[in-house]
Amino acid sequence: MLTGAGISAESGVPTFRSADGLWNKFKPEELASMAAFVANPKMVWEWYNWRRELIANVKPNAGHFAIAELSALLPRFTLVTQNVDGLHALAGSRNIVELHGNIGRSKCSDCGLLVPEDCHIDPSAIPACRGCGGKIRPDVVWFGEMLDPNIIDAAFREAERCDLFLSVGTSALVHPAATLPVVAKRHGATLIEVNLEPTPLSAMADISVQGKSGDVLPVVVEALKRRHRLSPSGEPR
Ligand code: BV8
Ligand code: ZN
Repeated sequence: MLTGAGISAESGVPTFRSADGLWNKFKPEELASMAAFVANPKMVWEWYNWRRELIANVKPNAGHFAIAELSALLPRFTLVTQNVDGLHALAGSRNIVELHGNIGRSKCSDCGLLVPEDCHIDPSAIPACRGCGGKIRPDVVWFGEMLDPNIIDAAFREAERCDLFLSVGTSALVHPAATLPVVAKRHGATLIEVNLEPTPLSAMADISVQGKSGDVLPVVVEALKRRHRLSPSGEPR
């Protein structure tokens, strides 16, 4: 399963490309890139602090909780997310593959040393790394940056071997994440998309449901339980 910003929209976290999305006010390249950080680290940290503050005051929604339940109902389940908001873990999902990092973590932009999570960053006085003196940055993957090879390789391995691939709440525009459902389909998986609007995936999906993930996913979980008469613990009755 792959999730994108749409899964967190009902929690109040703005998505990137929808009408009221984050990118409408800012351009990704202007903020979520190393070039932006080098040019204007203060502005980039102001933006991330604003997002951190927003995320600190939201909660997982029914879509996140349904996914957490799904993982307990299926023999093998891998959740890959493009999101950096940490809401899947808060909803109880486990062994989550965070493709683009986590906005709650900060690291050294030179040596990658992580800094304690409670380290508040003052954009006007960005701390230096204890190890090498490098500037501290958010521990997320910016545009133009490679993803962690171990993380993206694990995601592709799961996509190649799964029987069913669910793509939920993503515009399927950002690569390499957007290639995962295509690879799954090419390896014979059934591809189901749940998204508010059509995406480049919709035409190739076996089933494309246009709707809110917070409405659709709980229905899927209830249907799965009824169909397999699985108890909430996932054991056959
Ligand atoms: C890479 C972390 C190799 C940061 C993010 C030119 C130069 C450099 C690179 C490129 C280039 N051209 C292409 C690339 C590759 C680039 C890319 O894909 N660009 C796109 C925009 C064309 N990718 C990269 O740079 C990646 N690295 O390729 O390295 C390389 C290196 C150099 C040169 C070439 C290649 C790194 C990409 C990672 C970027 N980091 N986030 C941060 O968050 O601050 S990406 C960011 O977008 C978020 O992680 C987000 O998750 C992700 C994808 O967006 P979505 O999740 O899909 O969100 P979006 O708003 O778009 O869509 C939400 C959907 O939900 C909508 O369709 C909406 O209808 C729906 N929805 C809304 N509400 C609901 C809903 N659905 C259901 N229910 C609802 N309630
Ligand atoms: Zn360092």
